[in-house]
Amino acid sequence: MPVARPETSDARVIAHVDMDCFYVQVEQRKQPELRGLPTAVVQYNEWQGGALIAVSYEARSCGVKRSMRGEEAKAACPEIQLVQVPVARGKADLNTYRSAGSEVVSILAQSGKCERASIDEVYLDLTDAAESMLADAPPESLESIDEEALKSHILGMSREDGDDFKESVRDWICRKDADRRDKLLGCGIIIVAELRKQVLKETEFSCSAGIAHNKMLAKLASGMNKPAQQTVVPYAAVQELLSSLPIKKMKQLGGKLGTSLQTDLGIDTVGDLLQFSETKLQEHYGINTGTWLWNIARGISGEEVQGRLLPKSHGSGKTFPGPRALRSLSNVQHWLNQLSEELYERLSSDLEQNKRIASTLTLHASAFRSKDSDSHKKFPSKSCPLRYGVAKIQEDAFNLFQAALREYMGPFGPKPQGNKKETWRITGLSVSASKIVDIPSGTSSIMRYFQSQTTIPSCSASGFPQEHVAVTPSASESCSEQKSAETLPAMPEEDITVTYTSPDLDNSYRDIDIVLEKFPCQDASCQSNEAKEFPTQSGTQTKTIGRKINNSKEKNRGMPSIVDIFKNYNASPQAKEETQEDSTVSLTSNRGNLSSSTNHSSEVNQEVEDRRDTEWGYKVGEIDQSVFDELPYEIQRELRSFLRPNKRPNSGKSKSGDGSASSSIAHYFQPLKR
Ligand code: DCP
Repeated sequence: MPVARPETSDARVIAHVDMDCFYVQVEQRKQPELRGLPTAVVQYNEWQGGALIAVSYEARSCGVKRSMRGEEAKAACPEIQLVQVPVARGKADLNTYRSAGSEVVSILAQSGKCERASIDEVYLDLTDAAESMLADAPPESLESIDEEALKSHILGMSREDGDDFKESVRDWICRKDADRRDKLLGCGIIIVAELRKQVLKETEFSCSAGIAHNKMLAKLASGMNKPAQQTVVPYAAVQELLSSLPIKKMKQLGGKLGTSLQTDLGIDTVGDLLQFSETKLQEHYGINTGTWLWNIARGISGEEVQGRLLPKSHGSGKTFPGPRALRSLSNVQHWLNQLSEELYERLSSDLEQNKRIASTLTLHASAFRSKDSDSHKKFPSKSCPLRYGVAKIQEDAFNLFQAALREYMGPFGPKPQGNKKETWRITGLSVSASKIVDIPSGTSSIMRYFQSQTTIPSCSASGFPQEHVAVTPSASESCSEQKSAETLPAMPEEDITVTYTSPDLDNSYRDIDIVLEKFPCQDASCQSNEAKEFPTQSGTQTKTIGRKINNSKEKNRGMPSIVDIFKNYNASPQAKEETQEDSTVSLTSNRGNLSSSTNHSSEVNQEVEDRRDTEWGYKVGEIDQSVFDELPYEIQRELRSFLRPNKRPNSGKSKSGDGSASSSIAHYFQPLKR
């Protein structure tokens, strides 16, 4: 069945700019004596010299790779300079790199619509700039063309042996008989070369770029000739590029879908997809994924460059591989406190500098259990309304963790294994803040916002005078007051006599900067400090819970000034208008305001259904894939598997939403029930 086809957009000029060995360049700018030397940035951890996270091109030419640890790199390249990543709160501090990325963005953003895709990557829509140039000063009218532009790689450009490379490029850029699309790309070449020179001059960082008619092709091209070069994909070269592009090299095809294409359809390259009709691809992979595959085989992508210079979310995370896995609640709390502090620091500066606020706090963790047969069970992610103030975030994050842990360990807590108790290990933790919006202009709206901040989310589990602490099958959906590890039900802090096998003991790890984005909170209950009717585990009994505001008890260390102004503002609650997002998948939350991103057992589902009164729309199509690159690998693996479409043989049924992600994510998230 055909679905709406994206515009081919082949008259657009899109650039993907990617910084070269970015962290290394940042460190080399700090220590110029390192320039030109084989250099790598390593994680702060000292084990075997630390994991390499960025490698200079000089070091790469000696065989050093990012997968190595410091000691291995030294063996491959004895003269390598290893620079340790800055550390704060016992974890990597990426602030320097983030600010360096912002310097670049602020230069590039002057040229057109600019989308910051990751810490060191930017998309630019240069169509308007290229059209103006073509109209006012086309390349053939220029006295000279910049050397940097003449060094461009133009895919498919025919050249006779012995031709001067730069002359050939000049001829291509200045061809009078070229069609409009190529002429626009010719202008794009000149504009991007100029921008890259400006970035180098102002920041001392070199970058590479891809220039094409859409984001997908521009991204593919930017990595083709690195460092400090640019590559162009004219319309006529698209098929050749895709016919030689191994299927797994395509970003979204690196996982299960790519494997299925290889094994089930016998596909090796993206171009091989051309032999299948759209209907055939839809039969195999569902309507949307099938159409998406049909399109990418032809180099078609309708994805627009989003005008976005600021991150859509903030996050802080850390992995604890191998023996460093966390095994006690007090340790988890310690790290959540550190992560929350870092998160709050970033939220505060976003508020101060950009007047933006986030409203959803999400906790994600990766874990394994001592019981091997269940070790594949995913640790559920949990969200709740975000309350400003470091102590509040710490408290909420820990409560989310405990709720998730109860769900992870099952309704009755750790099960006995012989004479030992089943235990858990945490190998990755992250907290993130999403649904970031500008504070609406006008004092009253700001006041309305902070007024809601003075209320406690009805189920933040923080400080409720709740008489009944339930460890329920749906404990994750409820909230309970458990202020310290000691009050928790039998969760063993440590059981060193049990031998653990972790499915994911990847020794290389990085601290992260994340995030899951756009979880629209449509939860009116989070706006109110009224007492709530809240069901207990049986679903039959209700408890009245609620709490009056007591600002004096709530620590707001590092509160930004604007928050200070309003922190004591304590007006009556106002219901927040609910707007229903057009979502493909929904996360549901009950009054507890804890939203779970895992499937529950059917009994639990039923109970949750019964209590459901709000919905959290989750628009799959709005997840920015690139942010996942910054997650720890274990978390990336988990999340990517949710975001990748599963093979759905005979799925003739229409699936709503963004095709590439909707099918598998629908399995993962609680389906929307109205
Ligand atoms: N990074 C990290 N851990 C990883 C990958 C990357 O911390 N596993 C950090 C360090 C990199 C930066 O992100 O410098 C950007 O990553 P890229 O993948 O873009 O790689 P580089 O910029 O280092 O090199 P290249 O020139 O190949 O793009």
